[in-house]
Amino acid sequence: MQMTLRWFGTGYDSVRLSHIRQIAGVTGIITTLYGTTPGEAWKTEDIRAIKKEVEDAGLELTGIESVNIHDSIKIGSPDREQYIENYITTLERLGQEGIKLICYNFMPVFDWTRSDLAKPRPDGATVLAYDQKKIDAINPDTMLAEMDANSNGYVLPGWEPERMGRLKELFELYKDVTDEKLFDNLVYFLNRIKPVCKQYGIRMAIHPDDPAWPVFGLPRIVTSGEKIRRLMKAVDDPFNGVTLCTGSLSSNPANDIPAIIRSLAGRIPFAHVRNTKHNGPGDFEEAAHLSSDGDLDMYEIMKALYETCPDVVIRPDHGRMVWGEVAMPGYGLYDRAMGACYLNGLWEAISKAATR
Ligand SMILES: [Mn+2]
Repeated sequence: MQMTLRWFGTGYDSVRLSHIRQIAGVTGIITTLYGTTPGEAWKTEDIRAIKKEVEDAGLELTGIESVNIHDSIKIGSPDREQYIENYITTLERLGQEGIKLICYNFMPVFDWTRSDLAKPRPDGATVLAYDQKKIDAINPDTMLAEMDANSNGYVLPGWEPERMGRLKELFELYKDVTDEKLFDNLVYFLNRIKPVCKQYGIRMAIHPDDPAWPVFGLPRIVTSGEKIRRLMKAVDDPFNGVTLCTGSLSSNPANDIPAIIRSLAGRIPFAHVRNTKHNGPGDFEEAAHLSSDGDLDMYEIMKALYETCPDVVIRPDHGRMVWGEVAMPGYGLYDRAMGACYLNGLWEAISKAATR
Protein backbone atom coordinates (compact mmCIF):
# COMPACT_ATOMS: atom_id res chain seq x y z
CA MET A 1 0.00 0.00 0.00
CA GLN A 2 1.18 3.47 -0.72
CA MET A 3 -0.43 6.47 1.00
CA THR A 4 -0.72 9.54 -1.21
CA LEU A 5 -2.34 12.96 -1.24
CA ARG A 6 -4.00 14.75 -4.12
CA TRP A 7 -2.31 17.98 -5.10
CA PHE A 8 -3.46 20.32 -7.84
CA GLY A 9 -0.19 21.96 -8.81
CA THR A 10 1.55 25.22 -8.03
CA GLY A 11 -0.83 28.09 -8.63
CA TYR A 12 -3.90 25.87 -8.33
CA ASP A 13 -3.59 24.66 -4.74
CA SER A 14 -3.26 26.30 -1.32
CA VAL A 15 -1.32 23.27 -0.11
CA ARG A 16 2.42 23.07 -0.69
CA LEU A 17 4.40 19.97 -1.53
CA SER A 18 6.77 20.80 1.34
CA HIS A 19 3.84 20.52 3.75
CA ILE A 20 2.66 17.23 2.29
CA ARG A 21 6.21 15.93 2.67
CA GLN A 22 5.85 16.42 6.45
CA ILE A 23 2.83 14.13 6.82
CA ALA A 24 4.40 10.94 8.17
CA GLY A 25 3.68 8.02 5.88
CA VAL A 26 2.56 10.02 2.85
CA THR A 27 5.07 9.29 0.10
CA GLY A 28 3.22 9.93 -3.13
CA ILE A 29 1.35 12.64 -4.99
CA ILE A 30 -1.70 12.28 -7.18
CA THR A 31 -2.00 15.21 -9.55
CA THR A 32 -2.88 16.28 -13.05
CA LEU A 33 -1.89 18.91 -15.55
CA TYR A 34 -4.58 21.28 -14.38
CA GLY A 35 -4.10 23.72 -17.23
CA THR A 36 -5.01 21.16 -19.89
CA THR A 37 -8.50 20.61 -21.30
CA PRO A 38 -10.14 17.23 -21.92
CA GLY A 39 -9.23 15.90 -25.36
CA GLU A 40 -5.78 17.38 -25.82
CA ALA A 41 -2.57 15.37 -26.00
CA TRP A 42 -0.33 16.21 -23.05
CA LYS A 43 3.16 17.43 -23.80
CA THR A 44 6.11 15.38 -22.58
CA GLU A 45 7.86 18.52 -21.32
CA ASP A 46 4.86 19.40 -19.14
CA ILE A 47 4.71 15.87 -17.71
CA ARG A 48 8.45 15.96 -16.99
CA ALA A 49 8.18 19.38 -15.34
CA ILE A 50 5.49 18.40 -12.85
CA LYS A 51 7.20 15.09 -12.15
CA LYS A 52 10.43 16.90 -11.41
CA GLU A 53 8.68 19.40 -9.16
CA VAL A 54 7.13 16.56 -7.13
CA GLU A 55 10.39 14.61 -6.95
CA ASP A 56 12.40 17.68 -5.99
CA ALA A 57 10.08 17.96 -2.97
CA GLY A 58 11.05 14.43 -1.90
CA LEU A 59 7.84 12.80 -3.08
CA GLU A 60 6.86 10.43 -5.88
CA LEU A 61 4.42 11.24 -8.66
CA THR A 62 2.37 8.11 -8.10
CA GLY A 63 -0.58 8.68 -10.38
CA ILE A 64 -2.69 11.06 -12.41
CA GLU A 65 -6.15 12.14 -11.36
CA SER A 66 -7.51 12.66 -13.82
CA VAL A 67 -6.80 12.34 -17.48
CA ASN A 68 -10.29 13.53 -18.35
CA ILE A 69 -12.30 12.00 -21.16
CA HIS A 70 -13.64 14.29 -23.87
CA ASP A 71 -17.43 14.39 -24.11
CA SER A 72 -17.31 13.14 -27.73
CA ILE A 73 -15.86 9.84 -26.46
CA LYS A 74 -18.67 9.49 -23.91
CA ILE A 75 -21.32 10.47 -26.45
CA GLY A 76 -19.79 8.27 -29.16
CA SER A 77 -19.86 10.95 -31.84
CA PRO A 78 -17.75 10.50 -35.04
CA ASP A 79 -15.04 12.92 -33.89
CA ARG A 80 -14.27 10.63 -30.93
CA GLU A 81 -11.50 8.93 -32.94
CA GLN A 82 -9.32 12.02 -32.84
CA TYR A 83 -9.85 12.42 -29.10
CA ILE A 84 -9.09 8.76 -28.47
CA GLU A 85 -5.88 9.13 -30.51
CA ASN A 86 -4.95 12.12 -28.33
CA TYR A 87 -5.73 10.12 -25.19
CA ILE A 88 -3.48 7.30 -26.41
CA THR A 89 -0.71 9.82 -27.06
CA THR A 90 -1.10 11.17 -23.52
CA LEU A 91 -0.96 7.65 -22.05
CA GLU A 92 2.10 6.86 -24.16
CA ARG A 93 3.92 9.94 -22.89
CA LEU A 94 2.91 9.26 -19.28
CA GLY A 95 4.03 5.63 -19.65
CA GLN A 96 7.38 6.75 -21.06
CA GLU A 97 7.87 8.85 -17.92
CA GLY A 98 7.04 5.86 -15.70
CA ILE A 99 3.59 7.07 -14.62
CA LYS A 100 1.29 4.09 -14.65
CA LEU A 101 -1.78 4.85 -12.56
CA ILE A 102 -4.55 6.81 -14.26
CA CYS A 103 -7.83 7.78 -12.61
CA TYR A 104 -10.71 8.91 -14.81
CA ASN A 105 -14.47 9.01 -14.78
CA PHE A 106 -17.16 8.49 -17.37
CA MET A 107 -19.84 10.81 -16.02
CA PRO A 108 -21.73 12.89 -18.59
CA VAL A 109 -21.51 16.70 -18.33
CA PHE A 110 -20.90 16.98 -14.61
CA ASP A 111 -18.12 15.49 -12.60
CA TRP A 112 -19.13 15.09 -8.92
CA THR A 113 -22.16 17.04 -7.70
CA ARG A 114 -22.89 18.64 -4.32
CA SER A 115 -25.66 20.90 -3.07
CA ASP A 116 -23.46 22.50 -0.42
CA LEU A 117 -19.71 23.13 -0.40
CA ALA A 118 -19.45 24.31 3.21
CA LYS A 119 -22.16 22.78 5.40
CA PRO A 120 -21.43 23.50 9.07
CA ARG A 121 -21.23 20.51 11.39
CA PRO A 122 -21.82 20.65 15.17
CA ASP A 123 -18.08 20.89 15.91
CA GLY A 124 -17.69 23.96 13.66
CA ALA A 125 -16.03 22.13 10.77
CA THR A 126 -17.57 22.60 7.33
CA VAL A 127 -18.03 19.85 4.79
CA LEU A 128 -19.30 19.10 1.31
CA ALA A 129 -22.89 17.89 1.39
CA TYR A 130 -25.61 16.65 -0.94
CA ASP A 131 -29.35 16.94 -0.53
CA GLN A 132 -31.46 15.69 -3.42
CA LYS A 133 -34.31 18.03 -2.44
CA LYS A 134 -32.01 21.03 -2.93
CA ILE A 135 -30.71 19.67 -6.25
CA ASP A 136 -34.28 19.11 -7.47
CA ALA A 137 -35.07 22.75 -6.77
CA ILE A 138 -32.32 24.22 -8.95
CA ASN A 139 -31.38 24.01 -12.58
CA PRO A 140 -27.83 23.15 -13.64
CA ASP A 141 -27.02 26.74 -14.65
CA THR A 142 -27.83 28.05 -11.19
CA MET A 143 -25.76 25.34 -9.59
CA LEU A 144 -22.79 26.27 -11.74
CA ALA A 145 -22.96 29.87 -10.51
CA GLU A 146 -23.30 28.73 -6.89
CA MET A 147 -20.38 26.31 -7.12
CA ASP A 148 -18.30 29.10 -8.56
CA ALA A 149 -19.30 31.59 -5.87
CA ASN A 150 -18.56 29.19 -3.00
CA SER A 151 -15.30 27.64 -4.11
CA ASN A 152 -13.03 30.11 -2.28
CA GLY A 153 -11.68 31.30 -5.61
CA TYR A 154 -10.40 27.87 -6.68
CA VAL A 155 -11.42 26.16 -9.89
CA LEU A 156 -13.10 22.97 -8.72
CA PRO A 157 -11.91 19.83 -10.49
CA GLY A 158 -14.50 18.82 -13.08
CA TRP A 159 -16.16 22.22 -12.93
CA GLU A 160 -13.84 24.10 -15.23
CA PRO A 161 -15.62 27.24 -16.53
CA GLU A 162 -14.64 26.63 -20.20
CA ARG A 163 -16.57 23.37 -20.26
CA MET A 164 -19.40 24.56 -18.09
CA GLY A 165 -19.97 27.49 -20.45
CA ARG A 166 -21.21 24.92 -22.98
CA LEU A 167 -23.75 23.42 -20.60
CA LYS A 168 -26.88 23.75 -22.76
CA GLU A 169 -25.05 22.41 -25.79
CA LEU A 170 -23.75 19.46 -23.76
CA PHE A 171 -27.20 18.53 -22.46
CA GLU A 172 -28.45 18.57 -26.04
CA LEU A 173 -25.62 16.30 -27.20
CA TYR A 174 -26.34 13.77 -24.43
CA LYS A 175 -30.09 13.64 -24.97
CA ASP A 176 -30.01 10.31 -26.86
CA VAL A 177 -27.28 8.73 -24.74
CA THR A 178 -28.84 5.99 -22.61
CA ASP A 179 -27.08 4.02 -19.87
CA GLU A 180 -26.50 1.21 -22.37
CA LYS A 181 -25.07 3.51 -25.01
CA LEU A 182 -22.77 5.16 -22.49
CA PHE A 183 -21.60 1.72 -21.32
CA ASP A 184 -20.90 0.64 -24.91
CA ASN A 185 -18.94 3.83 -25.55
CA LEU A 186 -16.86 3.18 -22.44
CA VAL A 187 -16.12 -0.40 -23.52
CA TYR A 188 -15.18 0.86 -26.99
CA PHE A 189 -12.81 3.41 -25.46
CA LEU A 190 -11.18 0.82 -23.17
CA ASN A 191 -10.60 -1.61 -26.03
CA ARG A 192 -9.01 1.17 -28.10
CA ILE A 193 -6.57 2.17 -25.34
CA LYS A 194 -5.84 -1.41 -24.24
CA PRO A 195 -2.68 -1.87 -26.38
CA VAL A 196 -0.95 1.26 -25.05
CA CYS A 197 -1.90 0.35 -21.48
CA LYS A 198 -0.51 -3.16 -21.92
CA GLN A 199 2.67 -1.82 -23.50
CA TYR A 200 3.48 0.47 -20.57
CA GLY A 201 1.83 -1.44 -17.72
CA ILE A 202 -0.67 1.39 -17.22
CA ARG A 203 -3.61 0.71 -14.92
CA MET A 204 -6.78 2.61 -15.72
CA ALA A 205 -8.90 3.21 -12.64
CA ILE A 206 -12.43 4.41 -13.28
CA HIS A 207 -13.95 6.57 -10.55
CA PRO A 208 -17.52 5.73 -9.50
CA ASP A 209 -20.26 8.23 -10.23
CA ASP A 210 -20.92 10.71 -7.46
CA PRO A 211 -23.63 10.62 -6.23
CA ALA A 212 -24.42 7.04 -7.22
CA TRP A 213 -27.67 7.77 -9.04
CA PRO A 214 -28.79 9.84 -12.06
CA VAL A 215 -28.57 13.61 -11.62
CA PHE A 216 -30.44 16.04 -13.89
CA GLY A 217 -31.68 13.07 -15.94
CA LEU A 218 -28.18 12.20 -17.18
CA PRO A 219 -27.15 8.53 -17.41
CA ARG A 220 -24.96 6.94 -14.74
CA ILE A 221 -23.21 3.60 -15.18
CA VAL A 222 -20.66 3.24 -12.34
CA THR A 223 -22.87 3.25 -9.27
CA SER A 224 -22.78 -0.21 -7.63
CA GLY A 225 -20.71 -3.35 -7.19
CA GLU A 226 -22.85 -5.14 -9.75
CA LYS A 227 -22.32 -2.45 -12.39
CA ILE A 228 -18.59 -2.24 -11.73
CA ARG A 229 -18.24 -6.03 -12.01
CA ARG A 230 -20.13 -5.93 -15.31
CA LEU A 231 -17.61 -3.39 -16.61
CA MET A 232 -14.67 -5.46 -15.36
CA LYS A 233 -16.03 -8.49 -17.23
CA ALA A 234 -16.76 -6.53 -20.42
CA VAL A 235 -13.04 -5.73 -20.75
CA ASP A 236 -11.61 -8.51 -18.66
CA ASP A 237 -8.00 -7.47 -18.21
CA PRO A 238 -6.17 -6.10 -15.14
CA PHE A 239 -5.42 -2.80 -16.95
CA ASN A 240 -9.16 -2.11 -16.66
CA GLY A 241 -9.57 -1.33 -12.97
CA VAL A 242 -11.43 0.81 -10.47
CA THR A 243 -10.75 3.76 -8.22
CA LEU A 244 -12.58 2.42 -5.21
CA CYS A 245 -14.08 5.63 -3.83
CA THR A 246 -15.76 4.80 -0.54
CA GLY A 247 -17.45 8.20 -0.36
CA SER A 248 -19.01 8.10 -3.82
CA LEU A 249 -20.22 4.52 -3.47
CA SER A 250 -21.55 5.14 0.05
CA SER A 251 -23.80 7.93 -1.23
CA ASN A 252 -26.11 4.95 -1.79
CA PRO A 253 -26.32 3.16 1.60
CA ALA A 254 -27.27 -0.07 -0.20
CA ASN A 255 -23.66 -0.34 -1.37
CA ASP A 256 -21.79 -2.65 1.04
CA ILE A 257 -18.28 -1.27 0.53
CA PRO A 258 -16.16 -4.04 2.12
CA ALA A 259 -18.15 -6.63 0.14
CA ILE A 260 -17.66 -4.65 -3.08
CA ILE A 261 -13.91 -4.44 -2.43
CA ARG A 262 -13.68 -8.20 -1.88
CA SER A 263 -15.63 -8.87 -5.08
CA LEU A 264 -13.14 -6.77 -7.08
CA ALA A 265 -9.91 -8.43 -5.93
CA GLY A 266 -7.06 -7.64 -8.33
CA ARG A 267 -8.96 -4.82 -10.01
CA ILE A 268 -8.48 -2.01 -7.47
CA PRO A 269 -5.19 -0.20 -8.13
CA PHE A 270 -6.40 2.99 -6.43
CA ALA A 271 -8.70 3.82 -3.53
CA HIS A 272 -10.20 7.05 -2.25
CA VAL A 273 -11.05 6.54 1.39
CA ARG A 274 -13.41 8.86 3.23
CA ASN A 275 -16.48 8.70 5.39
CA THR A 276 -20.04 9.91 4.85
CA LYS A 277 -22.97 10.46 7.16
CA HIS A 278 -26.56 10.12 5.98
CA ASN A 279 -29.29 12.36 7.31
CA GLY A 280 -32.09 10.78 5.27
CA PRO A 281 -32.68 9.30 1.82
CA GLY A 282 -30.66 11.23 -0.77
CA ASP A 283 -29.31 13.50 1.95
CA PHE A 284 -25.74 13.02 3.13
CA GLU A 285 -22.72 14.98 4.25
CA GLU A 286 -19.03 14.18 4.37
CA ALA A 287 -17.62 13.33 7.80
CA ALA A 288 -14.20 12.94 9.41
CA HIS A 289 -12.40 9.79 8.34
CA LEU A 290 -12.88 8.26 11.81
CA SER A 291 -15.47 5.45 11.61
CA SER A 292 -17.56 6.76 14.51
CA ASP A 293 -17.98 10.19 12.87
CA GLY A 294 -19.94 8.75 9.93
CA ASP A 295 -21.68 5.65 8.61
CA LEU A 296 -18.72 3.69 7.27
CA ASP A 297 -16.62 1.10 9.10
CA MET A 298 -13.13 2.20 8.10
CA TYR A 299 -11.54 -0.78 9.81
CA GLU A 300 -13.54 -3.21 7.67
CA ILE A 301 -12.79 -1.17 4.54
CA MET A 302 -9.05 -1.08 5.18
CA LYS A 303 -9.06 -4.77 6.12
CA ALA A 304 -10.79 -5.68 2.86
CA LEU A 305 -8.21 -3.63 0.93
CA TYR A 306 -5.35 -5.20 2.90
CA GLU A 307 -6.60 -8.72 2.21
CA THR A 308 -7.54 -8.38 -1.46
CA CYS A 309 -5.32 -5.67 -2.96
CA PRO A 310 -2.26 -5.13 -0.74
CA ASP A 311 -0.49 -3.07 -3.45
CA VAL A 312 -3.28 -0.49 -3.60
CA VAL A 313 -2.50 3.24 -3.78
CA ILE A 314 -4.69 5.08 -1.28
CA ARG A 315 -5.46 8.71 -0.76
CA PRO A 316 -7.66 10.17 1.92
CA ASP A 317 -10.38 11.67 -0.21
CA HIS A 318 -12.10 14.93 0.65
CA GLY A 319 -11.49 16.30 4.11
CA ARG A 320 -13.49 18.63 6.29
CA MET A 321 -12.45 22.26 6.51
CA VAL A 322 -11.07 22.71 10.04
CA TRP A 323 -8.97 25.15 12.10
CA GLY A 324 -9.96 28.11 9.94
CA GLU A 325 -8.16 26.85 6.87
CA VAL A 326 -9.13 28.48 3.57
CA ALA A 327 -8.68 26.10 0.65
CA MET A 328 -10.45 24.44 -2.20
CA PRO A 329 -13.58 22.84 -0.65
CA GLY A 330 -12.72 19.26 0.35
CA TYR A 331 -9.01 19.76 -0.31
CA GLY A 332 -7.50 21.52 2.68
CA LEU A 333 -4.29 20.19 4.19
CA TYR A 334 -5.28 19.68 7.83
CA ASP A 335 -8.13 17.21 7.74
CA ARG A 336 -6.69 15.19 4.89
CA ALA A 337 -3.42 14.94 6.86
CA MET A 338 -5.36 13.65 9.87
CA GLY A 339 -7.18 11.23 7.57
CA ALA A 340 -3.92 9.92 6.10
CA CYS A 341 -2.46 9.32 9.58
CA TYR A 342 -5.61 7.56 10.78
CA LEU A 343 -5.75 5.31 7.71
CA ASN A 344 -2.04 4.53 8.02
CA GLY A 345 -2.67 3.63 11.67
CA LEU A 346 -5.44 1.25 10.73
CA TRP A 347 -3.23 -0.34 8.07
CA GLU A 348 -0.36 -0.83 10.50
CA ALA A 349 -2.65 -2.45 13.07
CA ILE A 350 -4.30 -4.69 10.47
CA SER A 351 -1.00 -5.79 8.94
CA LYS A 352 0.64 -6.50 12.34
CA ALA A 353 -2.39 -8.43 13.54
CA ALA A 354 -2.28 -10.49 10.36
CA THR A 355 1.40 -11.35 10.47
CA ARG A 356 2.11 -11.93 14.17
MN1 LIG B 1 -13.38 10.00 -4.89
